[in-house]
Amino acid sequence: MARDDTPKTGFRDAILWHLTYTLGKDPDHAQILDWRLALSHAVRDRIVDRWVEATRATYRADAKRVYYLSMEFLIGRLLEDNIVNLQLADQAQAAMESFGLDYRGILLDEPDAALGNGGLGRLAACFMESLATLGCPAYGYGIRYEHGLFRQSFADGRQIEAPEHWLQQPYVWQFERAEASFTLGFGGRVVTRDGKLVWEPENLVQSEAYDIPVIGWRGDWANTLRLWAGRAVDPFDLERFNAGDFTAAAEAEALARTISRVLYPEDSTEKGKRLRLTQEYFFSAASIRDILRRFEADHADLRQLPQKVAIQLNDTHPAIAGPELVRLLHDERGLPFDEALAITQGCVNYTNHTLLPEALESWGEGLFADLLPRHLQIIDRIDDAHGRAHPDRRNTVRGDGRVRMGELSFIMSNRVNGVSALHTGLMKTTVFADQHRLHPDRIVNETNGVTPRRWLHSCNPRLSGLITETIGDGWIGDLEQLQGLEPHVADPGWLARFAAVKAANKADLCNWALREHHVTLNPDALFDVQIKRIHEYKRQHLNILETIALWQEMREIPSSDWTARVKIFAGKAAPGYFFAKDIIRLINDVAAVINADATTNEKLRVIYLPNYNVTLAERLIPAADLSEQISTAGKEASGTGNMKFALNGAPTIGTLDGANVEIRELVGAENFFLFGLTAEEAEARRTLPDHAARAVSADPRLTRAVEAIRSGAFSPDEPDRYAGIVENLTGADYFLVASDFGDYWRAQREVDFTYADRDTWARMAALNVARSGWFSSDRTIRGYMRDIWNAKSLLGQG
Ligand code: H2P
Repeated sequence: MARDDTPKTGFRDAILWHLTYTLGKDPDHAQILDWRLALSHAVRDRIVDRWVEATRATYRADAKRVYYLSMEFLIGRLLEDNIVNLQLADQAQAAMESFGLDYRGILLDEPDAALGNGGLGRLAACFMESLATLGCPAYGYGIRYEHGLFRQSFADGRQIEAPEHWLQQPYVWQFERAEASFTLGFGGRVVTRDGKLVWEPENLVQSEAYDIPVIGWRGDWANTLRLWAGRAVDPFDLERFNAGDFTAAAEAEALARTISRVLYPEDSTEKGKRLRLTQEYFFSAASIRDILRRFEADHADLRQLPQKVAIQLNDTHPAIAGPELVRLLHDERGLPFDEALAITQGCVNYTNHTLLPEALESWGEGLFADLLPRHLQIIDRIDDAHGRAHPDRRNTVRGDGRVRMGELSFIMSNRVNGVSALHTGLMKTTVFADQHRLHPDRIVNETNGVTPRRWLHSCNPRLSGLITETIGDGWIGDLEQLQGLEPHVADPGWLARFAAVKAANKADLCNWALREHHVTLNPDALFDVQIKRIHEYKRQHLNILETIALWQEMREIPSSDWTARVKIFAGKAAPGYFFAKDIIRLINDVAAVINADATTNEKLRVIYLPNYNVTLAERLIPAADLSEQISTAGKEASGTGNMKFALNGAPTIGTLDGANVEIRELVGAENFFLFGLTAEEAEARRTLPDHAARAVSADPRLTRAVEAIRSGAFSPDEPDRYAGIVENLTGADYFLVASDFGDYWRAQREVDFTYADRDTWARMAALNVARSGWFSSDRTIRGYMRDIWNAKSLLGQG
């Protein structure tokens, strides 16, 4: 092959061409990394033409563009996603095998881009894929964190955090866009010039753009995920360098890069808070400038902006984008303030992802004024305008020395949405009750969804194969077609094949667990999985308490016919969230004791897999039998993991919370293990004095489990290690672990009983698959396009 050969002759040749000419490697000496990069380049080439064509089509149609602003895009690995969406899997596999390579090994060599922390960030990634699938012109805007979320390991059961280095190797999916850089200001003061208020920032930082193309299913359309990195305006001080002060010479660069180093820096300190607000303004402001630049390239009249631009704020993190747009339109483009505000409100929408007070951001006025003095003035004017229009309002953006971003986001937005029916209803009656009274049409619901390409077709090839064989492959682009499986569920032959798929997935997981973690799992046991961020409201401690109680009972009556279980946990705790870190350590301590117990060993195992990320989820979900969705009712806004499990044939044990409610309605109450207080009952229970202490003493199992923790049964070297957890469980117990324990225990025994009859279980699992088609993020995005963005598909989809 020669340099002049185009890399497009055939896919296999293209890989070789890139290996030779892009990477400069001889196939005889190439390493796995080289082959993966060569394959990635060959795949990328096939994206670029469609990407360019999609951009051209958008300009030609002068179409409205959607801009999804998000602090997180939890994209994970992209090579397989891209191969699958381009329908190149067979060719890629054949090519790699023809070179004597293990195709899956190559795919797994890619680092997992952990640019997010949980459901919010993964939702953003699913949305990007669905937007491309539906041909809706859209851009994702976020931050290119050099280290993303931390890498988790355990030492003595404790969480240890280390930086993630996903960018250490060349990252083929990104295109650096040196031309799309902006200079952004921070701090300084506001002065009056020619009768106008003008911001004179003190510090300047450069935003550098990196574009990642996102290709939709069947490769018909590609959008852009644009991530910003911080750079210094003057990266190198030669004078200081020549004076011998080498570190100081690079100080400006180090400081600017701090902005895009890590996701969610610890913000219990003032410096941490300042960095977080800096990050939020940095990516919001860069994105807004980019949006305006693109609009102004073709349009002279700024009043047209709401017809051409829809901006989605993914939670309050990018809320400052609103005031920034007002500032650019008013201060810099000279529009009257009211007009600038009306235009902005015509573009901006806000998604709320949680009602927990900790997540409704607010900033101290001092910090805010120091970093963004002009924005604070603009926010006050926005707030005043809202007050004038609604003299009977009860809330303001400013109050108690804070700037409240939830209120700001609400009053700046055209539409505000919740992420499940229950959550949206609660928004209207609790956190945003007053705003809803004033703006009864503003709040809408868009129940979350997940992309079926990644979360069924790619991650569970066996099940995908069986489904396609049964109903054709139309379901991949139209998930509701899964309903077509329903008649087959009654066919014992088909059901046996369905059960065999799960068994094979579980066997894979067992092999992997043995190889990677040196643990032996019984493939015949029920795989009971809880994987998500560690948080008190998600109640991993309820699960471990039930595990302890079960173990105690097994020891007491070893002869009983116990259903064998493997309890699988994975998830990270925020570095500053000490209670959550205690929960992790407790689970690890309990696992060590239980797994070492020869009397129960065959029937009960507990494993906590470190460093939960997208790749681990893709491995665990297809092998799960039972999905733990056990949050305190009213606290989990939606959940998306719950949807992935159902879609992969793992029935849920869960509360009436978030999208569990909708899952249960669709899969049928008889195929869902319900327990626990409702959101309303939970509210009422909290007002009962001593509710936790009473619940503990009323339930001998719970008493005994709590007592084991209290007495140091799992931490003999430090008996009071979990005094904090015990105190909480028997004291305030805001998340009602004790109150829900008894019913959770009951539901778990129902699970045991049902699982003992494998045909019944397989039928339940299969019906979960057949009836989960509604949870596609394609359906969710169609909803946003229709109800919120008023955006059109350029592929006629929707
Ligand atoms: C959050 C909510 C979930 C929701 C998700 C996406 C913040 O994700 O808690 O209930 O499904 O956003 O809307 P998570 O807890 O997984 O970090």
